[in-house]
Amino acid sequence: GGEATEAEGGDAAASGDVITVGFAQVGHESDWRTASTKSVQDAFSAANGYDLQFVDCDNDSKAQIDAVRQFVQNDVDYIVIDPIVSTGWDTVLTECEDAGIPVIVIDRTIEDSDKYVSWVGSEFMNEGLASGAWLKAYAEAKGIDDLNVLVIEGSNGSSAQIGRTDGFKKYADEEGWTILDSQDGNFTQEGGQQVMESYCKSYAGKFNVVVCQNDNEAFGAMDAMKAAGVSYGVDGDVILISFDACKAGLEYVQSGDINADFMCYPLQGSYCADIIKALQNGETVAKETFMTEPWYVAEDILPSITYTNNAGEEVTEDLIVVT
Ligand code: GYE
Repeated sequence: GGEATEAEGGDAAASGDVITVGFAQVGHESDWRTASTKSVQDAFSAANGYDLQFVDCDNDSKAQIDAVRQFVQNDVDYIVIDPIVSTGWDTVLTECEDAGIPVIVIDRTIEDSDKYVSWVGSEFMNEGLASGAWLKAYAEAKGIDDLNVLVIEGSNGSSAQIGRTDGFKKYADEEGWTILDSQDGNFTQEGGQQVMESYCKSYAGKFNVVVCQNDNEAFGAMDAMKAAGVSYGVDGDVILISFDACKAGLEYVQSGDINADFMCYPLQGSYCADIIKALQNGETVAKETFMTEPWYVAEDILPSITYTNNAGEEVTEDLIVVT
């Protein structure tokens, strides 16, 4: 991070004017997403002086580009995008730039264009590394030396899926864990359940770790394992790892059904509103803002873990035991 950008505010600089913001949201696939939507709607409420044009893109990346083009047509003051996939953005972001409309990206990242003013979200690669670092330490503490892993990935092509996959895989490669399979569960409960049902048939008796790339997939995977007679969690045969740490996810950590849950902080609306306020005042804004992301675990056996994050820094993370 550290790089800073200055951008022209929209047309609503005169104080007292309503600021129009177009938000192209991913969809409504998960608890995380519900929290994200509410956070943006709260931050850009009419009472706060905003007119929010909200589009739920239902996980359709073409519809999301169309939504952004419609915001340009509508001549909104600012455009906020949570990109479903990380590529395919340069053309439409150039159109936003040509129209003089500043773009703010939240949550997922864009890989093929830098034509946005600011991004606020999570370091997904670090989340993946965190899950690997934790599993390594946990397996050592428990004396488990043969790890056979099934991964249920998030929506393919999203930066959240890419980072969580790559970060975990780095540990799997280094430690010689076997990744038996890795399939897309679309970040939904239904997707997680379907993938896990097929895993339970194809890999019966062969796996002892399941990594779900979000909590909703983990809920579906638990149902499928239960139906197949596979035990999981602190008292079970399968170590269950998840991401997001939404409320229901943390309840399953508390009950010991999920062994470890790596937080992804969803409430980015107020950060986004602060960025727009700064732009309105002609201030410089940070190009990147990262959320803090605690690690939640079910068992009080490892106080902290030191690992190397994606920036190459040694970081010590204290584990939060959910009691
Ligand atoms: O983990 C998942 C949601 O982009 C980080 O999207 C977000 C992910 C989150 O559907 O639950």
